[in-house]
Amino acid sequence: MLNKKSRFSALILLVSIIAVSRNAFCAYAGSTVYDLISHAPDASWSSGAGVLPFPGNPADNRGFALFVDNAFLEDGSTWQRVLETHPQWVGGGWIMGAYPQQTVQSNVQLIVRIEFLSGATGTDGARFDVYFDEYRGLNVAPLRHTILSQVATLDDRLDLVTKDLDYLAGKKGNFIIYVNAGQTSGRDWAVWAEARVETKALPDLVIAEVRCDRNNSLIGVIDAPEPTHFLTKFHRYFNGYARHCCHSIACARLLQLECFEKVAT
Ligand SMILES: [Ca+2]
Repeated sequence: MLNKKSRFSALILLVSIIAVSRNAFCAYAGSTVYDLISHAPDASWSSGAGVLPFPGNPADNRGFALFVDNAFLEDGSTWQRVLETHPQWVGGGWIMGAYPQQTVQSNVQLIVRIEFLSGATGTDGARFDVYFDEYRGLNVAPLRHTILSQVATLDDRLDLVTKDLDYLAGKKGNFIIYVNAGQTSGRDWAVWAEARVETKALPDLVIAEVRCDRNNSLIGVIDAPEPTHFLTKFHRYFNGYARHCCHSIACARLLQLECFEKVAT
């Protein structure tokens, strides 16, 4: 049994573990794997008028892509840097950027936040697409996967879209962002405030039980839905903090983890 001082120390330690581990987890979740905005200069840009430079020129009627710094957007927010992609200045005009070939990691998702620059009054909206062109060899056309296709209008709000990329994990190919003007291209000041591939956040672990073991060590028992979740989540959760950890499989459907720290004796 623990004496009073030990019990108090154990309680403080447990609270510390929970607090620190939650903070550690929050810092891990949603890590950017590939930012389509900052990498925009690496993409190959084109429209119906042919190849386009990056950055483009806002007076170029072939369409243009460029960074806009301190951008004021339709919802009233200001962003340090967004990517503007204006389609060619014709009805049904479009613009696209094809990013360098890469292999999609597992456990990632695409996050996109789209809208228009403030003052785009008169635009009839635009369609924002993101594709992944899967590479299938030199003599075979790539297989296009449409990750998202979102029509946005000037509605004083940002459209946030999240797409799971698990079905593309391990595939090699090119991400492509594309904007189509729709009926008219007038004031299609289309911007991507966010566009990135990031790691998916796992659900929070819950400390289900606290008890002491035979050596008067504090034990936190954590339930996890399945081993993969447990293994990845636990190491992220406690990485570098709890030095004395072990785990055991209590039964087929419930994996329990016992993590203990020596407390004052
Ligand atoms: Ca339009």
